[in-house]
Amino acid sequence: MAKAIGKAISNLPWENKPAGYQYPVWRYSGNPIITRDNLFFANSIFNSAVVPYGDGFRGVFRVDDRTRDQVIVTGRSADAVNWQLDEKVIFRGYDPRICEIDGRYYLSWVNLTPHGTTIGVAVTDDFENWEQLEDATYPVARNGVLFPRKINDEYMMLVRPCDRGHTPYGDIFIERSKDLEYWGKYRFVMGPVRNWEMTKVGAGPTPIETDEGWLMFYHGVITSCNGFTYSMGAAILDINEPWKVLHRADSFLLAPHEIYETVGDVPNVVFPCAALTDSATGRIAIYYGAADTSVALAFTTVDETIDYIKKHDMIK
Ligand code: BMA
Repeated sequence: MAKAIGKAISNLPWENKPAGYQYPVWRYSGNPIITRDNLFFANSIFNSAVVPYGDGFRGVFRVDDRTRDQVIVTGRSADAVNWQLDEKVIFRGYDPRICEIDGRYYLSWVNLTPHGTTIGVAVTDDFENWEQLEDATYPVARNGVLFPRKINDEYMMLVRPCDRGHTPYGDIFIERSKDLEYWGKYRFVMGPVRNWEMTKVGAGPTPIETDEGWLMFYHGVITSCNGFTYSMGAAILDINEPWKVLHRADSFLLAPHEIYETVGDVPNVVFPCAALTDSATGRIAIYYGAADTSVALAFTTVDETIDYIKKHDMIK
């Protein structure tokens, strides 16, 4: 049985898999959990990330405001399902991820610069005061996702170079840093292989450490005559050299099928940005943006996902 390595989260949100459901990832029955009603100035609240904090949870939320500016706010929750969002904008930009490394909380997000998007990085201890560090890339990049610990004494970040528009290509790379200031030593991790992800792939939540390797959920995009469709896939990366893909599911694990995923500002988008994992039970709660409009929640377990990846492995 595959095991998660990390903290126990006894108050992880959870719902059992519906009877008769065949797939390894299932949706929360109360979806979506966050909508524009959570903030009076929001047009939409979607691709967002959460982390355990004290007895409860904190989070960073992508808000497109009613001028359609893209901004990030923080929020708090006792149960990780019902969230109170703060009106204060902490940064401009989008698609935030949040990652605890050695007791501090690191935000990485798509930072807007006059020259295109970079990966912004900021650190906080209290979610009130933020220190912005150097950007982790030059323009143009998106989907910067930190690993939750140093590997061989280096911080590591998954990153997806792109263009200034709605990029029609995209591979996942890793970059490394000794000090979170200078980044380099890029390595290719993976690109699109199967049809459901053929246009581009990008990392999702903070990778989950397991005894089988790093469990990485990611998004993959297919282009149809109706535009892009974003689904979620999963792969297992080598624990010491995470640019090596050990196993990778050939099919998506979650695709836009429910009404809140297929109808919204951008239809047909499932965009995972966070996962909470309880190491005691192996339960995982995945937070994803739905149709660029709201935040939704899905569940799986470490064992069930890894078992599925291995049974549907495209790496032979
Ligand atoms: C990507 C990002 C995401 C968004 C997705 C679908 O390029 O901008 O924030 O969810 O497109 O519109």
